[in-house]
Amino acid sequence: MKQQILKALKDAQAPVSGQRLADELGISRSALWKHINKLRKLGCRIDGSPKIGYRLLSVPDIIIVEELAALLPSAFQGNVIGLEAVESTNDLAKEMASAGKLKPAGLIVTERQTGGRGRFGRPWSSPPGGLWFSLVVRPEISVGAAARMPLLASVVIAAALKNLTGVDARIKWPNDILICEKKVAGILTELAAELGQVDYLVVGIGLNANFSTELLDAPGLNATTLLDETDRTVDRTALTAQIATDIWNALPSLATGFEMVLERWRDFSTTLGRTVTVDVAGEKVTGRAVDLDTEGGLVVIDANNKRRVFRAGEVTLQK
Ligand code: BT5
Repeated sequence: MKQQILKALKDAQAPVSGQRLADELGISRSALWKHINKLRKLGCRIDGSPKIGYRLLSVPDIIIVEELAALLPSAFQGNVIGLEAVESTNDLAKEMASAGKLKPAGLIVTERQTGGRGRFGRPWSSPPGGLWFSLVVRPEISVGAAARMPLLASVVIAAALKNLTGVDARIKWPNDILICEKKVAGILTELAAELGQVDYLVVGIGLNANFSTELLDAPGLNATTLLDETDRTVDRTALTAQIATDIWNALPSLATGFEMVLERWRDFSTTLGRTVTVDVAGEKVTGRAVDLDTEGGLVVIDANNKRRVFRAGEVTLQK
């Protein structure tokens, strides 16, 4: 309801009387007053006088679900969930998708995570001001083809960052988004499958947006934020909508035409052509990253001039 009130006040060109607002939203005036006070506590500046009514003076940087939903494809409608805090949007998305919810697609976004996760169970720091969200999608593909999703998502994010903020975002294999060699975003894709076919995919995206790097509770991280790189805040609603919409529209390329995605990945790559060390389950291989194979595996020519293809692993870029 808070978000509906905020939207009504945002849409209104002039102050709105409390009675009219309450009637429009189908709530009592005292309920309206309580919600208005909650919005004020969240940082919204709302002018209110009995004679003139309510007027919105400014809103803090919070994502308003209705605004976000209005920018998304119809498949998401009714399934866009906005939270103030949650342990992990991926966990909640999996829980809901397993219970048969969020069909055909869904999006869960939160202002902060208390137990955000990276790959291999690593912690993901998620203070307020970032983009922390999970998409639930159900492409009709095999489990093998699902491994293409992180590459697709990384291309979409790098392109959206370039379009909306102008930053030169680059991808480190397989799916870290870097600006000036520092990580600004990461992707955690998880899935449920039956008989080798995907039931649903959860695409968790973490993007350091409107906060300063000092707020990350992981000292010594090689990380950055959009705010630190551009000295400007980004419209988080527009950026979330762009990424979600572009992933949705590109879903068919997971089944056919993945080569186009790989082509764009190569354009955004900061990995190819460089000396890298790939760490796979403790084994470290140093060599020159030369290309992606047809499935997005990293092709490395090692010190013995041997061609190695990696499907998973952690890459360190040499200077
Ligand atoms: C990732 O893992 O990069 C995937 C991150 C996905 C986070 C999203 S947020 C919404 C959704 N809900 C979740 O619970 N997760 C997803 P990985 O490649 O394993 O990187 C993790 C490593 O990055 C950590 O070990 C830290 O070193 C570093 N790290 C942690 N927080 C960071 C941050 N905010 N920015 C940059 N690096 C970070």
